[in-house]
Amino acid sequence: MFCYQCSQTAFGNGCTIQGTCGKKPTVAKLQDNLIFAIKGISAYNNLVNKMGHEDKEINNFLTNGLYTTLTNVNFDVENLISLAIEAGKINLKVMDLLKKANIENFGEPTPSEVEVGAKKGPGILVTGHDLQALEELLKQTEDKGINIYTHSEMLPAHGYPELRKYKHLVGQLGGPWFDQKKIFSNYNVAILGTTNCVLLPKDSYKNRMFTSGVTKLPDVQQIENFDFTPIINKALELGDLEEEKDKKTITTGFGLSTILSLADKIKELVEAGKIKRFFLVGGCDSPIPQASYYREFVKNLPSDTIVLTLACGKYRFNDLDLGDIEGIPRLIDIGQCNDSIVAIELATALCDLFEMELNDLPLTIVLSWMEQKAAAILWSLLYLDKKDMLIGPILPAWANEDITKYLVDTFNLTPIGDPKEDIKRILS
Ligand code: FSO
Ligand code: SF4
Repeated sequence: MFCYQCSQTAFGNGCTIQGTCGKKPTVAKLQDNLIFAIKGISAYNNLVNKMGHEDKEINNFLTNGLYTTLTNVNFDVENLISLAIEAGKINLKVMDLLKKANIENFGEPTPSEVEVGAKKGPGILVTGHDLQALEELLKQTEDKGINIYTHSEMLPAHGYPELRKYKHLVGQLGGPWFDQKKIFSNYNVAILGTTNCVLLPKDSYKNRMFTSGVTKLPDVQQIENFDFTPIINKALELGDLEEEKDKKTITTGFGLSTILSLADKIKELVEAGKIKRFFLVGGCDSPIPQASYYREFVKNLPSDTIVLTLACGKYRFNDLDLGDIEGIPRLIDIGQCNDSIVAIELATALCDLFEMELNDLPLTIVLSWMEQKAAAILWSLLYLDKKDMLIGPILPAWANEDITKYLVDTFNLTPIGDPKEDIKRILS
């Protein structure tokens, strides 16, 4: 544990063995975990609020949850677990609100093939999750001859009809959040960071980078009130990109209605033994070597399995051509990390379709986590009592021995191992 939030802190530096106040390491870790989940929920709630929606239950949970972590308020090991589970429930609610607000504003996503690479002309590259910022930028750049590209978690924007209708939303540059220093340096375009995973910019591009909303970077111009004039001027001043040859495409934008329209066919294929199992492989991508597991895992899955994916973890394998099973694509990109709610709705629909409980479905969830939104999503799945999930690329440091034991004993949450061995075990 490490806590230095009050003046009783050990030796004036920090309580590390146990709190002077009596706080035990497991309580401290659970408090940290609760704060992480609250941060994740707040990231989504911020987008929901910006789109004009507010929910009292979510707001109350955020306030009460934070208050719980104040000095000398809550020393109960059990209650903090319940609060983490409740955080999972609240996170489901906020993701659902965000999904509804997105659909209300931009229509329900439908599959879209997205070209990866530069087109001739000046460009603006948009990264992050804020679809509203992207829409405003698209409006303000209409008929200006500027190409708008997505990066990382903005890729699913191409699936939304009300965003895709802008013909100058031309494609995608790069992949997951951590390739940004390379991609932003390579392409001489203006760049907009709308939410998290922005990295401290390199000198080579910081004068053409801009941020909006809560996202801020030192020496980088902030866009106020969605007035994108500075970034538009910068894009025009930078001039044209050259057309890249042999561009590949990736497909995104499988909304719930699209997948459910295939329900009868999916049922027929499952009953005929032509689809043996569904895998949800998603979450955050991360640059550490262990993250190569996810590509190997997907690559080695047998051809009678379907892979659902979401968030930036998809970049580990979304260039693979997995083909289809009698017209049902084997790789289905549902969207951003907040679209985990769509995956959950889909799982519920499969439960109805096959008249099964969630844990009896032929569905395995393989999570990759990097930061606090993913922690909140993990607790959402635990709130739903989803068992036998795999988690990686490393175990969360906020789970000490006690917490890990609880997660393993209660949910059989398992760390990722060897991809081929894991597949063999799951399918046996
Ligand atoms: Fe991942 Fe982080 Fe959604 Fe990113 S959680 S890394 S661009 O923020 O967000 O999946
Ligand atoms: Fe130490 Fe408790 Fe104060 Fe934290 S709240 S610094 S554990 S005495």
